[in-house]
Amino acid sequence: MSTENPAYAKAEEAIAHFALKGRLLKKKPYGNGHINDTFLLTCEMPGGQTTQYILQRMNHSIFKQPRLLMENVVNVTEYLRKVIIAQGGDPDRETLNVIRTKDGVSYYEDADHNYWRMFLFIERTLCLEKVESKKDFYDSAVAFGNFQRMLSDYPAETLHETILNFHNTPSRFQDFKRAVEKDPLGRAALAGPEISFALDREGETSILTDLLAAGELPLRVTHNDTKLNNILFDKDSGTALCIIDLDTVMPGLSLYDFGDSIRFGASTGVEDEQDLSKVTLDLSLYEAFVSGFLKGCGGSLTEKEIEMLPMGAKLMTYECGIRFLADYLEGDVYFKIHRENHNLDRARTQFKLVADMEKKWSKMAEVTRQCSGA
Ligand code: ADP
Ligand code: GN1
Ligand code: MG
Repeated sequence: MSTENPAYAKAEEAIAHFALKGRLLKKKPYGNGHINDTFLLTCEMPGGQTTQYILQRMNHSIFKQPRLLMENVVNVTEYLRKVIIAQGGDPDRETLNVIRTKDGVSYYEDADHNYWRMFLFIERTLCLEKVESKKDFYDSAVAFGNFQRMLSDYPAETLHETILNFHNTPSRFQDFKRAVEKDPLGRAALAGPEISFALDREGETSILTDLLAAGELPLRVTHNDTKLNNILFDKDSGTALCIIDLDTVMPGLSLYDFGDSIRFGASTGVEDEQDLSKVTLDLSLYEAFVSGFLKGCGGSLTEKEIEMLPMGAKLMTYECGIRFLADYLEGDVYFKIHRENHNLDRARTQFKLVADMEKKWSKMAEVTRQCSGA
């Protein structure tokens, strides 16, 4: 986020409401998320040493009920804290820790109805925008599988649905079709091939939701936004340490978490790559993620879930593509953009990846079977 963003000026007032240790030395925009405005704060402690925090202005045009969202985040992180302690881990580093306001509330609402929250900054970590080694990706898969496993006994009915139909691909498809029909900025003419690509695949959009409705896939507590930059790696050990960005932890399918990780991490190109020849599915990264995810889930995935892993990868990539494309058509109102046509470029990479998965479909199925030992 740039320092010209109005949130930057407002941040100082918000900070004063939180129960921080020490005196604020500096704040700077931080990270590469597409949704919230994130800042890194550095505070000086009485003894001269420094402590850092993450401050976020929640995106409340996307998350309509920040209070309920924070209720989820507090409850989930407190639950994870107990599990991590029971496993002998370090709860200050292996999960997010919410810093409350001086009034003991988990967020602060300012006079303009901006919602702010704060977390302990997890020091000595790396956040990757691209897979740098097969081992990193394998580790991230174990961590995301593990996350799902740690929450397997969490009372799912107490979680608020922070975004309705978040991974309901048929519903996303209807949103996309409406954006094409309305075409408020006349951009549809500039995205003809991409729109056709998406429309041609309507028949597949309901495969997972149909299996869920038929009781053939179980509903679980899932993260729902498992891209690689939503995980922190420990700088010292190099392993995946903490799953962050818990705004969309809700009941969902394991295939959503699996699929979203593949779409972002097993691509040979970055999400907004403009040279599409660089964007393909790396089958060896796919294989690494399948084995890591199966391990992290600790044998809890059903045969049907395992069989549908390739479909999870394809549908999550397709769904993200139609979301980017719909946002391009609607004038870039949802995902932050940093250049002209950014969302169109993002949609193109997703569709290129879907096309490549279609070419490699039998290989993806074979690799999945082999990893599961079937
Ligand atoms: P968004 O929803 O916009 O993606 P995130 O919650 O993912 O926002 O945060 C954006 C970035 O900020 C992350 O990708 C990560 O680099 C960094 N970040 C967020 N929380 C922490 C934390 N507690 N400690 C260290 N870095 C963090
Ligand atoms: C957003 O919040 P962030 O940047 O981690 C989006 C995801 C998309 C992703 C695409 C709440 O994730 O659903 O898959 O961008 N999050 C939300 O990069 O919509
Ligand atoms: Mg994020």
